[in-house]
Amino acid sequence: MTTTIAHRICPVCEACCGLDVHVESGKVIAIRGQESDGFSKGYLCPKGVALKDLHDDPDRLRTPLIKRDGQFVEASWEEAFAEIERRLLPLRQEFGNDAVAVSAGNPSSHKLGLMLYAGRLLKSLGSHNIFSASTLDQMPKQLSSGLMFGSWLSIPVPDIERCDFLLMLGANPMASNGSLWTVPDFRGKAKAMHARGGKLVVIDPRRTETAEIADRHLPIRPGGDAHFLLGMLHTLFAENLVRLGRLVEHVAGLEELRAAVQPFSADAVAARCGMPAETIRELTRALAKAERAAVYGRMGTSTQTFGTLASWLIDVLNALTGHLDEPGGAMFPKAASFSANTEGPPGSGRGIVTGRHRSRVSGAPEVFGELPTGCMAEEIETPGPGQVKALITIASNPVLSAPNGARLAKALDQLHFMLSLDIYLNETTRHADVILPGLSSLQESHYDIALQQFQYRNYVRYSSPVLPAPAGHLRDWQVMVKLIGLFQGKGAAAADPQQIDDTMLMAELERSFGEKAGAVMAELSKHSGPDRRVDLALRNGPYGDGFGRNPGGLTLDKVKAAPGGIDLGELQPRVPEMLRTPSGKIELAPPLLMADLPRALAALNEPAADMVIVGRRHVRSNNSWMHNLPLLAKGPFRCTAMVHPADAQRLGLVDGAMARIAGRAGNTIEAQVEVSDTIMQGVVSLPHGWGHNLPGAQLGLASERPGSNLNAVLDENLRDPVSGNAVLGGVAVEVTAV
Ligand SMILES: Nc1nc2c(c(=O)[nH]1)N[C@H]1C(S)=C(S)[C@@H](COP(=O)(O)OP(=O)(O)OC[C@H]3O[C@@H](n4cnc5c(=O)[nH]c(N)nc54)[C@H](O)[C@@H]3O)O[C@H]1N2
Ligand SMILES: Nc1nc2c(c(=O)[nH]1)N[C@H]1C(S)=C(S)[C@@H](COP(=O)(O)OP(=O)(O)OC[C@H]3O[C@@H](n4cnc5c(=O)[nH]c(N)nc54)[C@H](O)[C@@H]3O)O[C@H]1N2
Ligand code: SF4
Ligand SMILES: [Mo]
Repeated sequence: MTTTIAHRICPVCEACCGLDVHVESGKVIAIRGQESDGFSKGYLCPKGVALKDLHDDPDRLRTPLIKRDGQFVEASWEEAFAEIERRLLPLRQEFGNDAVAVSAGNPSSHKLGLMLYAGRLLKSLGSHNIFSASTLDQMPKQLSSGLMFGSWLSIPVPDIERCDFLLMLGANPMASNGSLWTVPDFRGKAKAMHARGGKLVVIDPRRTETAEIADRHLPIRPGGDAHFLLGMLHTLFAENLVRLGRLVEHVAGLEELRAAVQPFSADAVAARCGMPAETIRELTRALAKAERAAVYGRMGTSTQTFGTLASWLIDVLNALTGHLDEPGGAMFPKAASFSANTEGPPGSGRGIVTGRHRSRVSGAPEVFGELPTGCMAEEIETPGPGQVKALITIASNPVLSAPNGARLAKALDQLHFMLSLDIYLNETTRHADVILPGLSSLQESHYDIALQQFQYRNYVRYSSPVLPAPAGHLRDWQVMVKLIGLFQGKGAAAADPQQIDDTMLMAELERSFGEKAGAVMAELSKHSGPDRRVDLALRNGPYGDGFGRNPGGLTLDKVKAAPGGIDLGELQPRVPEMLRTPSGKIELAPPLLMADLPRALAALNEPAADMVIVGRRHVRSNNSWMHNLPLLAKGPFRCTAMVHPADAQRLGLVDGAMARIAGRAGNTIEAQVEVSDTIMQGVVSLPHGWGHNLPGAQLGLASERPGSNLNAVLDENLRDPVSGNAVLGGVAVEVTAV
């Protein structure tokens, strides 16, 4: 039998590893790392290998489902779209655009067809009730970056291949494989840094897998990062260590910042962050002295009460120690396409705004076009004009992934109509009236839209589908475009997606190319769907052929012809060219963030709760949806509540026995105790995305070891007020033995 090897970028996490998929007679027989991929160089993790299990999973949906009399029945695509048209459109007509909400989940940003058309779908829908996983995750970083640098995704990443000192807060790339930082094989790169004499320092309440390979681990009291960073900043000013270097003429707000951090000396913040003042000062000096250094923070710094402050202060520290936009420091990748910081005139722009509208019930401001996911349940429950009556979920499982999913699950049952684009009948989609299945990843093409902006190196790749789609099964983009057609009043059931897309693209081309639109359309005509738009973005992008302006530049054909990808070189300094702030400066002291400092000051002497809870990731799990795959599910039970031996003794908790964890609102879960000195005292760590024991889901394997749902004890009303992001860590709980 002949084996063919197809190349495919893994769409599961942000590392974007190249895979070799071994296929025999139309069946996947093995998945390995792609050595010939110059970006990931053969690295992969077990989740990449498990794409085979995902492809073969009998529980993965392969046909649309319609709920009739409380039971899901299989339906044709035509029937499913007819049902959507029959039930959703009249609701929108009667109650207005805002009555239809959207919840977009994490995988939708890893899927070409979903990602490319999501913005267009939202535009055609015209609803203010847009929710996504961003407000359970990185919204604080997007906001701080938008305010400082002028566009939402201008987020600097450590230039790890040249860095000699990496200060990492609230991130565990050994398990997560990196986030807002596309860095396959973090371990290899950290090892190389170590071999050069470089140092990795990890600040985390738990001695994580990353802390284990670091030169130093410093535990921090959960939620204390903003105070810790303020203490560092204070030290920089107090000890005259500020060194802006090249950036000196490109920053604004230095003096405002100096004045604002006065109350936050290392001594003043020490108790709040649970770290000795001398350690804070010593770290500051080491960072200031290091030739090539970067500060990087992720989930732990983002999903907390002061998430936006912490996200901001990380980049302020990078700038004030001369490490922002410098080789070996925190740098801005230059993506080949789809990046706001390569579009329009360089050097300044319109910047960002927030609060263009507010949520109806809590008055939470819109940020990046979204409302906080924590507000979703109340918008469905609360009667009155603008009440949410229908919901579209796109690869989103908020019943498990968002705080207080039990309330949300009840609210979902009040909806008049719910549509889910998903691959499983799970905790969230069981509430839907119609489910439209996505294809297996191996049946779709892939090009990364978002994450090129966070790559450790400038690089571009494309992969074609490895396996054909079953006859008649719509592709993601076709589903999205049909929905757009529906909201545009084009009658989706019958509408041809190609035709709707042609019309939409032509209108877009006319806006950007004027009378040349027809000629550009003709140039793109050999591709269709997402490929056509990728070709357009590549050719118009910073390395593109510019439709003839830059002969030899990138086109989709050129990228396709390089199965190992095309190297666009190491990261380069980009300030001021990449800035899109109205001032054309890096805004060190954005008013919105300065205005939040009094809140941090008021919290300076807040006593620690007896026990607080934080999350945890494992390399064999991905948020809430990979627990049904045999390769990942096997092995030791991972959904354990980790507690320090001293806490175990004090609270009467026994390793392997059950503990009851109660949240502020009285919600409780039971979880298996794991006593471990890797977690700091006063903190319990439990992974999220578990709790697969809800009735009506169809996840055979996952339900055998369901685990407990961390989010059941979190509070949907606890948010960082600036970004609307959920507080997922450092939340007070009561832990007792069962
Ligand atoms: N307590 C706590 N909660 C957390 C976190 C935490 O650290 N702690 N992390 C948060 C973070 S960072 C995130 S990003 C969110 C994630 O939360 P969500 O955005 O809800 O994502 P998932 O939980 O991964 O659920 C993904 C959904 O997409 C479906 N899906 C998977 N692949 C595909 C596909 O190819 N096509 C389609 N159509 N559907 C697909 C799955 O079946 C599932 O229903 O969780 C957040 N929740
Ligand atoms: N294997 C795997 N990989 C994944 C995912 C997954 O679920 N599994 N999810 C993907 C997604 S959606 C994302 S967003 C990324 C997240 O990527 P990371 O941010 O790297 O992932 P986490 O493991 O959540 O790391 C957060 C760390 O913050 C610590 N922490 C908690 N509270 C605090 C605090 O107050 N201060 C500090 N300094 N630390 C704190 C936690 O102990 C934890 O070690 O991972 C992605 N990759
Ligand atoms: S680290 Fe694993 S899940 Fe992430 S892209 Fe690579 S193979 Fe896929
Ligand atoms: Mo995430």
